[in-house]
Formats: sequence, C-alpha cells, structure tokens
Amino acid sequence: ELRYPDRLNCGVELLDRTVKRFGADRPVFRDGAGHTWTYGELRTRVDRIAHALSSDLGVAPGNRVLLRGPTTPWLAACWLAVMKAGAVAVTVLAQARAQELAVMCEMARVSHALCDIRAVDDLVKAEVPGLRITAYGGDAPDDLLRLAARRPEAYEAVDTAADDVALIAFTSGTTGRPKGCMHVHRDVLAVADTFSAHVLRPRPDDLFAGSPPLGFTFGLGGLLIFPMRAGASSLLLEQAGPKQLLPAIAEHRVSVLFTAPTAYRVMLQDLDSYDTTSLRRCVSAGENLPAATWHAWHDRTGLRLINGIGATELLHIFVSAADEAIRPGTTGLPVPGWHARVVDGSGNPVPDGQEGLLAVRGPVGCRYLADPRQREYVRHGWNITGDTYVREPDGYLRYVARADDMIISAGYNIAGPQVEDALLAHPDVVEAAVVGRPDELRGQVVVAYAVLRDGVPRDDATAQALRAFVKARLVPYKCPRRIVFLDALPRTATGKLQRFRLRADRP
Ligand code: 3SK
Repeated sequence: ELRYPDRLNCGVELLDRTVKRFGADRPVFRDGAGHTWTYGELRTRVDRIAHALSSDLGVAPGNRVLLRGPTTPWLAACWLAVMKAGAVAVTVLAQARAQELAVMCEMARVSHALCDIRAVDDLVKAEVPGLRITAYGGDAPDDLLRLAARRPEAYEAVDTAADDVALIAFTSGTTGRPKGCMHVHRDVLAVADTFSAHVLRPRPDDLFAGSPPLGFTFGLGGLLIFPMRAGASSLLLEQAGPKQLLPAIAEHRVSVLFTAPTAYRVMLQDLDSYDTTSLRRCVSAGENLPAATWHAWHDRTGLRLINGIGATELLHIFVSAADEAIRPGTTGLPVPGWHARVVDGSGNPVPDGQEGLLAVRGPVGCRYLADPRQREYVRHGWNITGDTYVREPDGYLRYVARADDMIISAGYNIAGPQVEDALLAHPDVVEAAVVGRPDELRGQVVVAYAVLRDGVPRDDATAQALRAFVKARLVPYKCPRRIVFLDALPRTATGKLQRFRLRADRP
C-alpha cells in the first residue's frame, strides 16, 4: 500500500528531492534543438518563476492557473512552479481554440494564465472575464521569464496538504463535452509509484520521449512525472508525430517511448531508415493495441510493447503488464496498487469469459468539477471507465470495445475493434475504424473506414480483397458491408478516434 505524509508538495518531491537523491548536475530536459537542462538549472528556473507568480502576478495558493503552450522545457518549468507555489495547474492542449478555452476557464474558475508567446492570440480571443494572461518566451518587459530573471534563485515551496488539488485536466472523451478532472498532490506521486515503478521500472540513465503533449495527462506522466521521479531525463519535442519521433529516437538515443498504437503502425513503415536500438521500453496507450501491431513491432524491433489503459479521470495507466507477463491481445493485469473487475450494469461482477464493464479502483479516483456525470463514472466506490472488457480465468483483462461502440446487427453483438484488428492484420492497412450504420432490416450494418499504405489503390478490387481477408478470419456477419478509404481517420487532439463522426458520415 502507498503511504504518503499528510503534507506533501509534488513539485518539491519531483524536483528538490530528486536533486537531493541524484545531484544537481544530471540532465533533466532536452529540447528538439539540442539544449539540455540539468536538474540544478531547472530548480533555479522553477524557483524564480514561482517567486514571479506570487510577487509579480499575485498568484495565491489555491488559485487556478491555466498553462498553455507546446511541449517545451519552459512549459514543464511553469507547471512545476505552479506546484511549488501551491496553486492549481489547469492543463489544456495547445491546440484548444478560443471557444473551448473560454468554456474550460469558466468551468475551472481560472484566474491566471501562463501562455507560450506563440499561443497567446487564441487565449486573448477567448475574452475570459478577469483572466490575467502572462506570456512566456517573448521580448516584452513583462514577459514571465524576464520577471522571473529578476527574482531570487531559491524559493520556499508552499506547504500543501497531500490532499490539496494540484491540477485540473480536461477530458472531452471522444464526444466533445469537456469534463474537468481534479487531482491532488498525492495522486501525482501515486501514478509514478504504481504504473511507472512496477511496470516501467525506469533507470536514472533513461531518456524518455513520446507523442502525447504535457497538456494531456498521458504526456504529463510519461514526459515529466515518471522521468523526474526516477532521476531520469526527458526529450520534450514541440512536434512529436510518428514522422518526428523516429529521427528523434535515433539522434538522441531515446530509451523509453510513450505513444499510441497508430503511431507504432506508422513508424513500422519507416523503421528500417532509423537506428532504434537505444529503445528498451515502448508504451502503447490511448487506444486499444491490436495483437497484429504488437507482433509486427516485436518482429521488427525485438521489443515487447507495454500495452496499457489509462484515463484522465484516473490520471494515468491502471491496467498493464511488463516484460514476460505481457500477453499480446490483452491489456494486462491491474497495476500493483490497483484493483479491477468486470461488472454488469448493476455493478455485480460477471463470470470470467463474459463481457461486462471495466470497473477499477486504486490510489487515484475520479473527481469531476461539479458535474452530474460523476455519478455515472463512480458507482459503488468503483470507477466505471466506459470500456467493455472480458476477464480471462487467470485475471488478464481483454478489451472488447468502448461500451457505447458495440454494434448490434441482426441480433448479433459485434465489437468494432475486433473487426478493426482483422483489417489491421492486412499489410496494406495502416489504420482502421469500424462503426455501425442504421439499417432498416438489420438495425445496424458494419461499415469500415481504412487508411491504406502509400501507393495501394483505393478501389473496389482492394475493398473486395480486404473483405475476403476479414471473412477468412471472422464469422461472416462481422465482415464490413462497405469499406470506405480515407486519407486519415478523424481524431481528437489527444489522438483518440472519433467514431461518432464516422457514424454521422453518409458515404
Ligand atoms: O488513454 C487515455 O485517455 C489516458 C489518459 C491518461 C493517461 C494515460 C492514458 C493512456
């Protein structure tokens, strides 16, 4: 069981304590341009910013501070400064637009914003009443970094309680209605001391990198919390799509990689052009990892992809597996410290082998900002993630579909991801999404959307070949009636597939 003192500041734990344990000269961040920050340099910069927050900007403990910008060491420093100042970091994606920003600022009662100078315009456009916006990275005399440079280099952190709110992260799920999730200082350490400590097992000489931005808790954990808790370092890239990741891995000798299944599939196409031998841990989360993708990555790199399911509501990953315990085609087991079961609509466990809803509980729980959906997410003390799962007799958890993504056709239940897996096993398919489309006769019919490898013709012959390929693997009623070819699948800014858009499509 995890035990933490009643008073705890996660900024101090991640930064000052790591400096004490590992020394100030170790590298902590590197950016794409090759600049390296040591832990000592980071501490000085964070402490100066924390001073500027309280002395120049009037940020008081408990104030909510919006952080907005591309993933850079300065954004990470602002996040740590907000922690040390005892304020609450409201993390948003750099891509969020004015209208979305206005909604989130209102919901979270944000009083201050720290914003990369390159992303200020949309925030100004949001016209949030009373919001004090401070830019960083510009030349203005009141730029945050100039204000900070005039401040002392050591800061006495606010003595927060372990249960004080540290951050608010928004999830729009895949349907577009934002929910603000509050997490306390203890939660930040708990995700490092469960998933990272037991599954990832980082070493101080590891270099982390990945595609999720710091504004998404997947990236906050993978690129800041986990490396810093272990005295390791992190490559913070502003552009971190699959095309940028491969050269970055080769150039910087990245050892721990965080990204989504789609990125692994795209990287497989260009893998031979880059040296990826520095990789020792590759984490796949954000979406279901098909067994075909796991095997393809393993065959080409010799590495066993670490699959995981996480949620903004629970801060990070709670079901996963490491090394030899990894079982391709499953998500894994509850991470040590977490409990998981599969339940019916009333919250009762269903027998092993039967489909039901994934229910989890552990050191971090869902706390929405005043939202009636809290009652749907937390039932009988369990967090109901909205995913349909099957528990195998030895406890492994196998993903079936998002609960609201099941297709019912002529009385048959069809899990879209199973059909997607079958399509993705074909070498010409890079991405696939399968949805149910209303049909008078059958209730719903199965329609697939696919992104093909470069150069493969998008014609009837390819569609027929793919349908035959799926039919050879699955019972015929699961075979898509139609296959539509797209350049890219619709995704949220965090990379999650937006099936509702495909359902609304009328090809
Ligand atoms: O998939 C997600 O939504 C997620 C959220 C937070 C942390 C990790 C993950 C994978």
